[in-house]
Amino acid sequence: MTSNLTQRQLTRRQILGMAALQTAATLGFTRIGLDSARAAQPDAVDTAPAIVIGSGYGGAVAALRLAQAGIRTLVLEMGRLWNTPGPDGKIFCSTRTPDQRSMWFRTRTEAPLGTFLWLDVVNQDIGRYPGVLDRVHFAQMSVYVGRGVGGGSLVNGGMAVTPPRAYFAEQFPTVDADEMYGTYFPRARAALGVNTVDPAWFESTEWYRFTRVSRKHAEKTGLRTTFVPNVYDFGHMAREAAGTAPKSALAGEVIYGNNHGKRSLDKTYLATALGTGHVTIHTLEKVRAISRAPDGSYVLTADRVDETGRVVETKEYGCTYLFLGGGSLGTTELLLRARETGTLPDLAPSVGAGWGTNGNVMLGRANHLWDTVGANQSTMPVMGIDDWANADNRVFAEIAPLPTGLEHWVSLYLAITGNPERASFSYDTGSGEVRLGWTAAHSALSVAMARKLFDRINAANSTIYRYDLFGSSSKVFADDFTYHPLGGCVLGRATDDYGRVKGYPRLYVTDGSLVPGSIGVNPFVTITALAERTMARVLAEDTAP
Ligand code: FAE
Repeated sequence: MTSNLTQRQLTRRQILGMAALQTAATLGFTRIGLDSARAAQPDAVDTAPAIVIGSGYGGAVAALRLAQAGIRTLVLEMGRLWNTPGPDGKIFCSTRTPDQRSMWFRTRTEAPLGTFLWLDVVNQDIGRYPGVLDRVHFAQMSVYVGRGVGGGSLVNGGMAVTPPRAYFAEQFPTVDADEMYGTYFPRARAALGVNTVDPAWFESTEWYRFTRVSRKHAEKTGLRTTFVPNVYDFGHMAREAAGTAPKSALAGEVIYGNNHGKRSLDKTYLATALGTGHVTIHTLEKVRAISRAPDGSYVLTADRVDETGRVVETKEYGCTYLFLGGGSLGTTELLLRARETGTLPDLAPSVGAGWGTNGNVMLGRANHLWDTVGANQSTMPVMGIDDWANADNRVFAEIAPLPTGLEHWVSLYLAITGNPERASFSYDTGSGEVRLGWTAAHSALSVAMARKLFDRINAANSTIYRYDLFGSSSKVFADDFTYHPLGGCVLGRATDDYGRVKGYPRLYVTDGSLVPGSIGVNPFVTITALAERTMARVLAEDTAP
């Protein structure tokens, strides 16, 4: 467990928390706490002063700061704890040979790249299981999310980017940017374990040849590139390359989890939170309803599922303080359902509104034969093409890996575009499900912006797009999925300026649903920093005796 991080980086509380996670995993508990024996009792905690729904970035920050304030906190997470090796000795399966651990209750993987040379060689049949990556399908948009203790941190590319200050201020006009950039962004980066690649190693290693080729083409176009920090331990990565540490980023691992090197939340915020002794995490428990008791406390209904997905228990929980960290989809769904079914009828009309994809579009370019990108590619992106300052066509394009283990001459990108389109969720009373109003027309602007930038790059380098990566229809721009769902309970609209849900005291949102659809860079540092800001304010003002 600790091989992923150097010992000096671990605090005593993190070591205690990791021990709790390890004990729970070894004994097969779905309830995790420092006192595992107590946490393992069936009904050890059904009321708690504070409950946190979800264990991604927003949930993890809430849990840690509540626990450090001495408030006993229960975290309810619908995914499983990813800490037990499978029959192959690994916790996570690889992207090249996915098995049941890869995806959330699917019989076939649904990777972002559907095809290669138009061939259906990427996706594979798997067994149904609470795997780590989910792709949630709406009518005209699908959303990738992480499932498990650590949420999106388990499956993401680790890019830890602080947004340009001017754009942050544009998106959050009521938030004090001095305070964010002086206090909360640095606090978030430190707790997340953000680090940067050694530039000398980057320039010399075969593992980032694909990035250097894309940089060369961007520079030839007159575009600026920038190094991007990451939470993957670059010291570990250098040892992987040297053959002295087990390979993870250099073994194609990322969207189905990293077995080594990644400082996911279970190794940072959540480990420290568990180490306080004030936090218990229940896994495989999905909250489906929120209501309010006559005394103003909150009542939650949660279904516990087994590894086949069967509901084995339905539980009620009570709490005084309720923190929603289910992510943009999870939190918005819970609040929308509560408003529309009348269990929290006074929620603002703006709950469900202001949702966007962070302008995500994925695309590939075909390089000349002499511009080899290398069979060996690290899965952790470290550079972006930064044309955000171009006010007419804002794009920040992450230079993404395509680690097939073979030379393929593809330059792949995840473009974050300044698409101002927003959509709303609605609640279908018949099915009890939420619908998303995002359409292909909303995505069209993202595609136009990405096309404008990459047409320039292709023109300057005499290259063309790849037509074979996103299905048999020769689609060039993958505009029908997002990695960055944002909004639905936007800060200052559905909540006050600190994430307090309007109309309901002691109910808070701490996750990506607060961000109004776009933040211009990869979002988890912003989500973490905003959650830090909310928790500082709430603990100072709302929880005093
Ligand atoms: P999130 O991390 O999604 O956590 C929500 C948690 O709540 C999950 O564990 C859910 O299982 C759980 N949950 C939801 N509903 C319920 C319920 N009803 N009951 C119990 N539990 C529930 O939310 N961002 C970056 O900044 N850099 C990257 O490099 C990057 N790469 C990405 C790559 C991929 C493949 C994906 C999918 C995402 C990537 N992201 C990246 C996005 C990032 O992971 C995402 O913005 C954050 O994880 C969102 O954090 P939240 O706290 O909002």
